[in-house]
Amino acid sequence: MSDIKISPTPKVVTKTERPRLHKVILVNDDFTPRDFVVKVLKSEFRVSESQAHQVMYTAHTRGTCVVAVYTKDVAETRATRATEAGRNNGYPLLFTTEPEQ
Ligand code: TYC
Repeated sequence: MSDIKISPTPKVVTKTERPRLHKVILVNDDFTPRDFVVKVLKSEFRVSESQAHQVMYTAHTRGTCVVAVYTKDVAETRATRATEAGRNNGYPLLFTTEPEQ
C-alpha cells in the first residue's frame, strides 16, 4: 500500500450574481415645458399619462425623480434617447443614470 493520500475532488461552486440595476433619473430645469416632459416620458418609457405627469411633477418640485430601473445598457440607452428628444427640440431636458444602492 502507498502512503499517498487522495483527497476528495474539490467541488466547484458557481455563484451567479444578478446584474446590478440602474436608475434612470429625470432632472428638473426651468425651460422645458411640462407638457413636453410628459410627452417624452410617455414615448420613451411607455408610462401612462398619469404616471408621466406624476414623475414630471415630482422632478419639477423636488429637483429629480426616478423614472424607471433597468439593466445598465438599457438604462443608458433610454436616458440618452430621452435627453436627445429634448435637445432635438431645443430644450435642456436631462435624464441621467446611476446604479441602484
Ligand atoms: N420646470 C419646468 C417648467 O416649469 C418643467 C419641468 C419638469 C422640466 C420636470 C424638466 O425634469 C423636468 N416648465
